[in-house]
Amino acid sequence: MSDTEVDVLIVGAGVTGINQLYRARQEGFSALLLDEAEGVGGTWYWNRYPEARFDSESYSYGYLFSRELWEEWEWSEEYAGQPEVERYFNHVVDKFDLRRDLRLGRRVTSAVYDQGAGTWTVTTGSGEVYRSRYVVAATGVLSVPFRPVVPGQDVFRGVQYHTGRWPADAVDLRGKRVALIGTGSSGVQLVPALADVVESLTVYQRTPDWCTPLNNAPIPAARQAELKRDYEAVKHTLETSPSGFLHELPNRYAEADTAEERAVFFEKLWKSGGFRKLSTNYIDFLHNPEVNGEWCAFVAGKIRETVRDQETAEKLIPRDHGYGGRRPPFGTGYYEAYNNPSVRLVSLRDTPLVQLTETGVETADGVVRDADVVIWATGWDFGTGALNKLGVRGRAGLALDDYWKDGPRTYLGLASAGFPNFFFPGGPHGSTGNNPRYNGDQVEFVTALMVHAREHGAVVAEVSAAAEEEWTTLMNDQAGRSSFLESSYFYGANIPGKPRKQLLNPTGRSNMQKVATETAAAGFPVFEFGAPA
Ligand code: NA7
Repeated sequence: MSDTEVDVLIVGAGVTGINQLYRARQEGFSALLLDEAEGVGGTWYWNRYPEARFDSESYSYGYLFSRELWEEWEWSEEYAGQPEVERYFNHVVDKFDLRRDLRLGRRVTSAVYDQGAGTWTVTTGSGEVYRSRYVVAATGVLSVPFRPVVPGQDVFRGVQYHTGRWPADAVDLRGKRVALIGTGSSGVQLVPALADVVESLTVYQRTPDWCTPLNNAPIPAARQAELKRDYEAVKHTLETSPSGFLHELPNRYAEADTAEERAVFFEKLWKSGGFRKLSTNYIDFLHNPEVNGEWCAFVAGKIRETVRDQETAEKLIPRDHGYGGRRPPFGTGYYEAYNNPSVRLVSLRDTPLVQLTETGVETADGVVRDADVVIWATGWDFGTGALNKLGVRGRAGLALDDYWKDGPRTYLGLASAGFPNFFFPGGPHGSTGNNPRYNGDQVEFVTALMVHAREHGAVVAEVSAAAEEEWTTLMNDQAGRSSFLESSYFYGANIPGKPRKQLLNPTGRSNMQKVATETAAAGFPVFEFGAPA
């Protein structure tokens, strides 16, 4: 075998791809991992804007496959910042000698199945060609930045950035007039990071989100020791919890408390870390509008209390969705930043964005606000974006983006019929909760499947059309079980022309684990194993 012929060709050096490389090698497969980036980390390589950080607890995001790794790597904060996250991934690839199998700076432009041989041919932008038995596209759900088409983008004389493609060379924004478009998770992290640095910051908000405090903190030595000591228990919880977090589960319905007790409980939640506001709230919090509304009123009160200018405060309060209708952002000093005289908020609901001019941003009221820098914090082509762009062609030249033109069709969010030996852990229809945890389940499934095929002398493994249909129908039919609204990016609603289809797994991680475990234990009966055909 030449160095471009391997058993497993992995695309994407993010949290899933590195895990897959480690596991494939551990099982004795030869493997290579390609990524367009010059470094590892996937979305954590590209998202290097100021104050980009986890909002999952750091130790619940990292790998669990090595106790030694767990014990030697100390996360400095509950929610690590991007530089530390990037250091972690570099540490992992060095520690496990994975770097020799990385081929960075390679953008995959096509992956074509050779039906006669049962192999894949993968080509990069510079014309390199790789051949492999399997392709694992660990290309991520949040990896293709979305930047809306706005007139004048090529006329604007200043600099433009997207948060998801932040340049590695530090951008000096001191003394600059900055326009920030978008107030999702990235936007709310950036606002306070820029507020004290720039000359002026104009935040263009379309839909306000319920931003609550991240409540980040250093991890004290005693907690570090406890985490190390409790490795097995922590691992067990993270491997089995529906959300993939260590959070205690909600234990009571809202009606069990008086209004006063609920207010005290909400105050406690407000001070809790990140997603706990969602995951440890009342049992009926997401599905009882009254309870959800009470929490939202509580948060709205906090916004009014924090933001001195009440007109601004009112604009920051969501009116069209409750908490958990969209993916909630978590901030540090987000609302406080609006008290900084250099920060102003423009509601695009009141005055929509019209165009960029040579000197700034024009809104529908005819006002042009000058800017030296425009930052697009406008999100991602979620779920299917990267897979659809990979140039994947399966049996009989079937193009994946064509096959998915009405929305993804998957089995367990990791395989499609007509695409033998092609897997995409971390893809659409699998996603639910803390990403590395359910991705990790899928990596285990894919690895076990490849081992099974090898043990049975099968060259080709392909999921049946019936199994794909069953899972896809389940995802679409059960969409209502998720609290997320159809107007959110979890249904592709943020991308013009994208079909509105469920991109998550609304049946939850537990169901995915159950199906995966049963399927593997039964010898993967929903896959056809055999010779090339
Ligand atoms: P998000 O959460 O998708 O946020 C994107 C933001 O950009 C959101 O406020 C959008 O408003 C706004 N947006 C998108 N298109 C436009 C246009 N055309 N005009 C004005 N504003 C626009 O992406 P993030 O990067 O912040 O976070 C992504 C994930 O990263 C997050 O969920 C975590 O998993 C981590 P809209 O809501 O569409 O009205």
